Amino acid sequence: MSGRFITLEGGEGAGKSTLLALVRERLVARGIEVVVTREPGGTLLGEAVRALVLDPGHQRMCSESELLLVFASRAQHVRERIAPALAAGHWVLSDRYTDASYAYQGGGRGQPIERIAALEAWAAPLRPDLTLLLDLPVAQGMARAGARGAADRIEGEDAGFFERVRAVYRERAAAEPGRFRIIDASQPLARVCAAVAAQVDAFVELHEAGA
Ligand code: T5A
Repeated sequence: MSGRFITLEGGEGAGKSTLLALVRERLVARGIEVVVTREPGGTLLGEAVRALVLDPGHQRMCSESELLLVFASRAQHVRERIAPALAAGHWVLSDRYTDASYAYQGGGRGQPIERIAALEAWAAPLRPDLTLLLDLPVAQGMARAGARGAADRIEGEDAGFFERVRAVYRERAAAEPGRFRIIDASQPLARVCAAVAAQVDAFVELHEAGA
């Protein structure tokens, strides 16, 4: 049986890390082998790139460098980790993927969409089968993320940046309703968990039915 590729996306503090564990448990309970990973990161090289991208010391990093770095991490991730796992029949669950580059480097930083699409086509053409977008008002997400302590280089951006990130995520979800499921992440955690569990169950059932 072929593997499936699921991604979790959303702004800061949306609850991706919290929900990732739930999705994994849900799949494992159905006897599915799951590889859990993240971006930037997921490989030795990718984690080194992540440290560079998020380091608040790199205040002079230009948006072109940032875009190329996240795609360098992703090119390695796809070839070293994601594609081999899918080929082996495992499911891959990633905390962020290419939609994050459209949202952060496109929406947040203003990099042209065509440039991101060209990088995607060349460096990371693999598309997720399902993307769960955890959507919530920016102020709420920033408050949750802020409660955790010191901000990384991107978390230190202002509310306007994160409003643009959110807008691009929502536009992408509206443009691809077959792949995206929007989850209202402003709800209490138990309700968010129930909504995510229902979407994952429905997706697995479709997969089992051979769709
Ligand atoms: N990036 C990434 C790019 O710019 N371009 C790219 O191409 C890629 C791939 C990565 C950073 O890199 C950027 C985006 C990011 O800035 P990250 O670790 O993936 O970093 O992203 P963060 O958004 O920083 O991750 P966070 O850890 O902040 O957010 P999560 O994982 O969404 O949130 P989580 O689960 O840690 O929850 C935050 C807090 O809120 C609570 C949790 O308990 C936790 O304390 N919480 C809730 N509280 C109440 N109600 C709920 N429903 C809650 N859900 C969670």
